[in-house]
Amino acid sequence: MTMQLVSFKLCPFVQRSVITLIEKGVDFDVTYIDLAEPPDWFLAISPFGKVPVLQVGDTVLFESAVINEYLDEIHPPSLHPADPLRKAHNRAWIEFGSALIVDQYQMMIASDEDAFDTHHHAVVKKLAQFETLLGEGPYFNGASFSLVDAALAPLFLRFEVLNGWHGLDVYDGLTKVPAWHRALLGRSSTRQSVTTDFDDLLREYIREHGAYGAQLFG
Ligand SMILES: N[C@@H](CCC(=O)N[C@@H](CS)C(=O)NCC(=O)O)C(=O)O
Repeated sequence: MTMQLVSFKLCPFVQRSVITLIEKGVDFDVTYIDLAEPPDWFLAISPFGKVPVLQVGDTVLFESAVINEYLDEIHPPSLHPADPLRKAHNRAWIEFGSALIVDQYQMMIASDEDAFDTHHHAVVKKLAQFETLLGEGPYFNGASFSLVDAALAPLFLRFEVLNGWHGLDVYDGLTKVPAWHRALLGRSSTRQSVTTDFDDLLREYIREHGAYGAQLFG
């Protein structure tokens, strides 16, 4: 039975699950929807009206962290640390990563300079908090790729595109976070988690939604 993933091409939370599906070698089909005009069948199955949704037989799973934990359990070896305290710590930072992804989104679609500065400040602050946590790398837990890496890779994919922004340097003064970025962008699961038109779609989305960000692109 092939799992069915419902996706929106620009959703970072979907990409977390795609990375996990690829890392685990799971066969899956993808259906892309437009979140601006969500189809009725999607609204009927998605309790929050959000992607990702993963259909496994008759069961509908939602919430990227839950989907990834399920995939991790059914396809060992686990991509979590074995130690319960480390595992809980990783889960906590996955949650923190979700908040950072939302800050990044709000920064991208900021309509004016004040809003941009507020969200830019939040992004920079959270990245500095990650910098203090990271060790030798290349990944969050060291040598092995983990679910927390899958959770943050979509953030770095976006910074890869945003690097072209005039004057934007969210990594100023950081060394470990940009090294983590490079390690995750070097992984094929990260690169395969987006469609080939991702960069263009993201720029187009920002032009349509964020007046200030679009101006920075110029
Ligand atoms: N906590 C959720 C967040 C998912 C989410 O925010 N998805 C967005 C797209 S990136 C969505 O579907 N938004 C549609 C809406 O809010 O109506 C997860 O981790 O899966």
